[in-house]
Amino acid sequence: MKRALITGITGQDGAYLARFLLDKNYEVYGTYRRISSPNFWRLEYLGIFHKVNLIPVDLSDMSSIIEALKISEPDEVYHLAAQSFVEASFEAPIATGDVTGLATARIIEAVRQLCPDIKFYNAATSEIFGETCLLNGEKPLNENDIFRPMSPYAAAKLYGYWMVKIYRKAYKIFAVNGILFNHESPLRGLEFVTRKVANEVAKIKLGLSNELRLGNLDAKRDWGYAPEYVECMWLMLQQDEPDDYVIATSKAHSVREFVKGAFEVVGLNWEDYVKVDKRFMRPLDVPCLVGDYSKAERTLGWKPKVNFEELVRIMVEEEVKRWSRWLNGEIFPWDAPNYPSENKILTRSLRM
Ligand code: NDP
Ligand code: GDR
Repeated sequence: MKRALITGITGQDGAYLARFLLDKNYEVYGTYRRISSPNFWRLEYLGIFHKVNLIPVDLSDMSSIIEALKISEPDEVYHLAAQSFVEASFEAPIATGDVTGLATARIIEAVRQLCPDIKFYNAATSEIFGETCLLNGEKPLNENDIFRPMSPYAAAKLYGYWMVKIYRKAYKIFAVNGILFNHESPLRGLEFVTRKVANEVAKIKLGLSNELRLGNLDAKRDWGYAPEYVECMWLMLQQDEPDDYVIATSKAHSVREFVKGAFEVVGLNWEDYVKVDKRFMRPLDVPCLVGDYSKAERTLGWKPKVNFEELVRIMVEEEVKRWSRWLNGEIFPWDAPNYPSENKILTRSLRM
């Protein structure tokens, strides 16, 4: 039985990856951090909470990282934990540098010292390309394109990306970067635009809300379906040689298109409900990101299956089901009813 350690098992990707690896008969260890309210709803939602082993780790704390490697004795490490919200990285640039950038160095250095023969996956991101897509005339980006990060989050991730490459070359560690483009699901955090839209559309449909406030509607992203993307993480570690891969759908859609499609799923016109609100505009925003996954297709044999329209439908229909169950008084693991109203948050953009 293989053993895997997943940092950030409580997040969207961590939960789906844990399920995927359990189905492959792995013994799964996952890290979570101490916060005032435990955040295990995704693991419970997928019905795997009792099947995984949990280890407390804070990414700022090297000793807890070392402890996790010693306890789990992994064959494979999937480093997913991070401050992953781009907008929040403008509010907390230094903490993001620590948790999203430096922590990758902490982990791979601990791997070098304790277990250099294991396989290591690092969650890099399409955000490291930043402005390049626009400058390239929106041509899908591949592994050889130039990085021009546009946020503290992206700069931190780029540092982690390079550390992984450096450790691979210098110490011959089997370490890979997955350069994943946006991937979404009903387990997405509520602050990310796709889930925010799907959630609010469902509430509007059921008479629980009457408006949806958003920022930049023109931004374009390459949105895929998260459960399909975690398979690539595993595939990258099953190759003979470590390498970096872009994972994407190769199709870009604007936020406006997502919003329009989401309202159409419930038979409403988006323009009757959507308001643009300065607080959700970022000090800098990547205008467009679209990826070329041909290397992953060639080498890993992977390609996306769920298309944009299907993704929008999956997300909206799931939120309608959830809010309907909630209206019926049903209790089940789910984050939305406890989520604070974003309209109360005083973001940096409001003061610019
Ligand atoms: P989430 O935000 O859903 O999950 C992030 C995880 O990191 C959570 O488990 C979170 O814990 C944990 N975490 C955050 N801060 C700390 C800390 N200080 N110490 C310990 N753990 C911490 O992200 P996703 O699952 O969507 O993404 C997984 C990874 O992939 C991230 O690194 C992200 O940046 C990257 N990525 C994601 C993409 C996407 O489209 N989803 C695309 C490209 C890259 P808690 O639950 O307590 O908050
Ligand atoms: P992103 O995802 O920044 O691409 O990072 P997000 O869903 O937050 O934003 C996508 C685009 O939508 C625009 N937008 C809004 N975004 C949010 N969150 N809320 C709004 O109200 C809103 N209105 C418009 C944004 O400006 C942006 O252009 C995600 C994260 O998962 C990262 O961790 C990951 O690395 C990248 O995807 C790839």
